[in-house]
This record gives sequence, C-alpha cells and structure tokens, in this order.
Amino acid sequence: MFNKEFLWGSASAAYQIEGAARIDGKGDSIWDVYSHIPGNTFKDTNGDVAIDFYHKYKEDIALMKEQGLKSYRFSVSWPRILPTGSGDVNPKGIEFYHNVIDELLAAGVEPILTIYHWDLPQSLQDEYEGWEGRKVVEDFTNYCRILFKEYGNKVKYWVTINEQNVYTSLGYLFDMHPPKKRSMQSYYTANHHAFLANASAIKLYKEMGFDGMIGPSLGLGPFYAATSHPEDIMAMEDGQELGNFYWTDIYCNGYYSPIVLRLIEKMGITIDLTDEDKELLQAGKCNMLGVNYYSTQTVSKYKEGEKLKQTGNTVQMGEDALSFDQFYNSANNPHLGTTEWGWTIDPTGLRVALRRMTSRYNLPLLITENGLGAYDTLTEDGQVHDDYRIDFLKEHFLEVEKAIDEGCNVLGFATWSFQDLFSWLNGYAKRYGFVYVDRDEESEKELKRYKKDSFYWYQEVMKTNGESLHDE
Ligand code: BGP
Repeated sequence: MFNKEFLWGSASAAYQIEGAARIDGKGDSIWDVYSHIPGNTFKDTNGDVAIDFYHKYKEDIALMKEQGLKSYRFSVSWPRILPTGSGDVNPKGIEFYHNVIDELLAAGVEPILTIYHWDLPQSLQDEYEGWEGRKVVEDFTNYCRILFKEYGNKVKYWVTINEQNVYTSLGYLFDMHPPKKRSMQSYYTANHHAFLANASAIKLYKEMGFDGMIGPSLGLGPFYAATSHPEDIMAMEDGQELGNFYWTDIYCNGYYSPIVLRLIEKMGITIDLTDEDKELLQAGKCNMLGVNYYSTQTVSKYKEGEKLKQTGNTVQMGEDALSFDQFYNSANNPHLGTTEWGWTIDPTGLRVALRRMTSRYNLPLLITENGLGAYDTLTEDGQVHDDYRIDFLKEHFLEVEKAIDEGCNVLGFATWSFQDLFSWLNGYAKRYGFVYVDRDEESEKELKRYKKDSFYWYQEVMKTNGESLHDE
C-alpha cells in the first residue's frame, strides 16, 4: 500500500527541457559547448531549444495539474543563475525558477529541485578543469547558498547532485560526455570533489536552518553475479563496492568504505583525502537518498577474450574506454529482456535496490527516475498508444509497493519523464514522457504537446493512490 502522502511524480533536467540556451543572461554550460562539437551527440542534436520549457512552462504545468501530478522534479541550470559559475548573479535566472516553483505550487504540485544535473558552467571548466579542481567545492557551495536563500522556504525536497556516478563515468572513463576524458585518476579526483561539494551543500542547508529532505540521486544499478561460482560472487562484491557502495557509503555514512579505498589504491590511484575532508563528509550526510533506477548489472570474473561489448546508447563508447576488468566484467543476463536501446528490463531489480539500500542505511528513499525510453508514434488524430510504457511502469510500481510492504521507506516515485525531452546521446528519438512533444532532430516544428495513453493511465494510478494497479 502506498501511503496518502506518497509523492507520485515525474522528472526532468534543465538542459533537456529548457532551451533558451543563450538568452536572458544565461552563460554557457559544458553541454552548450560540447553538443555543438560535431560527432559528440546523436545527429549533432543539442538543447538550444530542447522542448522550450523556458517559454512553455505554464502550458506544461497546466498539463501536470490536469494529470494530477503530486510532485515534479526539475533541475536548475547553474549558468542561468551564475553565468560564469561564480561572481554575478543573473536576476532573470532567479526570477525564472521563482516563476516555475510558484506555478507548480499553485497547481498543487510539490517541487523537487535538483541543484546539479550535469550542466556545469563552462567558465569553471576553463578556469580549473571543473570537477577536477578543488575550487569547485567552494563555487558549488556558493551557488547552493543562493538557491537555498531564494527557494528554501518554498522547496522542501532537494536533490543535490544527479547521478554523480554516471556523469563521471561517461565524462572521465568512457569519453562520451564532457569533458570527454579517459583517465582513471581524473575520474576519482572529480568524484572526490563532487563528494565534498555534495556534503558541503547539505551541511550548509542544515546550517541555514532548513529542515527539508536533502540528498543526492545516484544512478543505482544493483549488481547480480552471472553464476553462483564463488569467483563470480566476488566479482559481484567488487562491482557493488566500486559501482554502488563507493557512492552511497559516502553519501549516507559520511566516509569512504575501507574496501573501496583499498581497491582504488590497488589501481594506483591517489585521493587527496584530508582530515578536513573527512570532517566535511561526516557533517554533510544526506537525510534522504535519491534513487534513479533503470536496470541491473550482471557481472562475472573477467576472462581473456570474453569482454562483453557495452551497448545502450546511439553514440557508442570507443573500444579503448576504461573499465574495471581487473575486478569484474559485464555479463549477459539470460533471464531479462531489453528495451529498444539494449537496457535490461528488470522491475524486481528496483525492489532489490530499495531493499539493499534500506538494509545498509535505513534512510528514506525517493525514486527520482525510472522509465522506459522508446520510439513512439503519433497517429494522424494526435494520439500515442504507448501500452509498452504503461506495462513497464506498472511492473515497477508494483515492485515498489512490495518493497514498501517489506519495510522500505519510499517517499515517492518520479517517473522519467513528464514530457518527451532531449536525450543526451540519443537526440529526440528516444522518448520517455507522458506528454508527446512534436519535434525531431531535423525540425523543432511547433513543439506541440499531445497526451499519450500513459498520461491518462498514470492519472488514474495517482487518483486511486495505486489501487488501480491491481485492476485486471
Ligand atoms: C539518466 C539521466 C537523465 C536521463 C535518463 C535517460 O541517467 O539522469 O538525465 O537522460 O538517464 O537516459 P537516456 O536519455 O540516455 O536514455
């Protein structure tokens, strides 16, 4: 059973929806620059216009109200608030998010604000290599101070950093996101600074006297072992340590686990972990963990010549992308099907994720992303029959209900996404929304919105607080 306060919701991110990339004083983010370099994104698409939420937010929020959405997770663009990352504030940026938040509140939709969803100000990348520079901790904290001061009395749910694991992996190991590097050392350095920035933000939030829920969202893919062979079980253990607990232990316990520290050291990596850092990590523990869940990861012990090629995005990683082969290797899971983009579909994996997090940390969990990326077809009479999306979400919701019944404290579920939006590496072809946005890679057309079948289905789920999930 879902309790009456359950935050049924949906999510998005600034760069993927806002557009208005270069107006009203906004500075460039690393994505504004990166997506304009040919070859970096699918069909060289970018978020210059995206779905123009910047101008259409009232229309979109009216649709949220019509659907009965209880919460909406969106992110603030750092360079819209601070065009050069630090220094002068852009009043138009501040005003825009006040407008969005006020509109949401007036529509009865609880705002869930993500502070950082990958659009770092380009100036900070230029000045000190972005996340690789320690100064990012100070600049991020300063940016947070502005947001807390402006919006802290209106917003009760804060996601500090979105999927630190994903943007650092894609940006520093796989060479698929900015800054398009391939360096294990850079990866761990950038992560260390992101941990400090996250902790510093949470510490500040508490110091400023706010009592809302705050924490990061991890891209949480629980690890499975390919077989019951003890060597595969050890591969899974290493996978969990390096691929899940590395992040969650620091966020929730406030320290690096000794196993992770040792595994990192074995790779010849040094982390500049000072006594002050240790204190900060302790002082900045989250009081809620955001869970972005798409699929599980099956691993086995690496054997020469059996390296499984990673799939999953239209833009593929290079053959020589860095990996954790010495500890574990991706394996196929014969029990699971995949999406049209090769992501395994595993609703039970979400329950596994919630259970593992609860038994390890016993913290409130907020599902901040989950959804199905698919090709949708708009019919001549303006409909989208996305029964596959309904099936996907229904299965995941039912597993969450079981996890709650088994003792997990789940605050809400934000599906990815409310509207169709720009997919970082897949242009506009891979759609996730309840609302179809009529545009493609070639043309923005009129960016008209259409309600999909899933829009009405989710409306009923929310209206009945999940009861309708059990209808035949
Ligand atoms: C998550 C990101 C989102 C979103 C989602 C779907 O990792 O936090 O921003 O993009 O994945 O990913 P994709 O668009 O690649 O299918």
